[in-house]
Amino acid sequence: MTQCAIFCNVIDNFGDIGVCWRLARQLADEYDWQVSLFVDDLDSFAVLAPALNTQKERQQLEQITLYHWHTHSRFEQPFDVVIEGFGCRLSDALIAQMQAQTSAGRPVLWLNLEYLSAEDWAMDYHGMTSIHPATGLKQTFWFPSISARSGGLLREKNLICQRDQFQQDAQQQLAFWTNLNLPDALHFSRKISLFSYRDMPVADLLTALERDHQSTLLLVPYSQSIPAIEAWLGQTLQIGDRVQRQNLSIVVLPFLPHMQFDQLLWSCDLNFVRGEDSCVRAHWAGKPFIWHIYPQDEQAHLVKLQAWMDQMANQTTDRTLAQTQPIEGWQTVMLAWNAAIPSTPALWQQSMVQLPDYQQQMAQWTNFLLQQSSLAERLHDYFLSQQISH
Ligand code: TRH
Repeated sequence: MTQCAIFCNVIDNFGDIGVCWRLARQLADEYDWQVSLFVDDLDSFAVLAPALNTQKERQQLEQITLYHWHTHSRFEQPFDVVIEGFGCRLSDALIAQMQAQTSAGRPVLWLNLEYLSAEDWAMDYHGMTSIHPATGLKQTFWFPSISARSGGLLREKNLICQRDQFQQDAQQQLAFWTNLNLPDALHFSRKISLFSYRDMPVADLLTALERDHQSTLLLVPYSQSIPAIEAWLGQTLQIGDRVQRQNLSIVVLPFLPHMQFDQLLWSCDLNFVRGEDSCVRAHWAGKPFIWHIYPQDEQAHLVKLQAWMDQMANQTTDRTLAQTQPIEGWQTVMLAWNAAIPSTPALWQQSMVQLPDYQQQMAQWTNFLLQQSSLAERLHDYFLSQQISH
């Protein structure tokens, strides 16, 4: 059985561990790999996986062996694949163990899992290798992205089937909403989920929604989005709160388990997502979304955002049929949400009118991506190809 180790250094938020945890489960579930996950911050991980015991140095979590990763950690067994999540650095001692294992005739596939990017350079760099100077071991760079020549996107084999069943089954949907204490959710004209970073022009969005002739249920997981909403409301918010302003109902949700978070995205007409993992999940929902991209120095994130928007527009617009308008309108508010241009309530109101068209283009974009293999599948195939070449 293939032994795989994934290392995750939680920098901040939940994206690093969210991606590593998903990848670990997929490799174990779908390819029968034996996966060990080494995580340096169990407290953050426990938010996503409440079943884990933050006091234990080693434990079984579902089918994954979870290690609390320290600088002095050592491998307790040989591994065929070692994945460094998002540029986290392995200690010299761990690398020396990999070298010893390779010299003893059991080579290690050493992968650097990078951040998602739709930029051309990322696709060009995908699969490139470098030689570790001290040991001569080969490292391969893995760039998740949206084209067939990239590292792909994380997507479970049965995800779309589960999504379709959920979206076609009114009982499942009602059970979902009832479980969130929102049995009336289906009566709203529009449902929007909002998961973002602190700085976004939420006041313009909320003003547009309260004035809109359609009723909106805005579902906000308790997160960095809350302070700006509190400022607009002029009151503090707690998990479970429900506040009405004209045609807008705002509900504060607890942090949901991964599966329920997916169901929330499947259930809404528009999703505001952020970072990396929730953005990929919003793709699989097949619904319109606004991406609050992780801010980087020197506005590098805006270049990344533009590359993604360009790729999406190229795949979903037939310029000869003059169908560019909805996506362009939504790209304008996406730039505004990321503070790249000014926003106004009128801008949001106008975009809401175009939501059904944006929905169609999003469905097209999702279908384009669904024709490609998933990240786990590509990684598995790459491992097999390296086995053959040895
Ligand atoms: O938390 P994030 O902002 O993570 C970010 C990004 O990954 C960014 O690229 C990285 O540089 C930075 O971390 C360090 O956003 P992201 O990636 O969407 O991760 C959120 C995770 O939380 C994702 O796995 C979905 C999950 N989630 C739930 O499971 N339930 C919830 O209720 C919510 C709101 C999120």
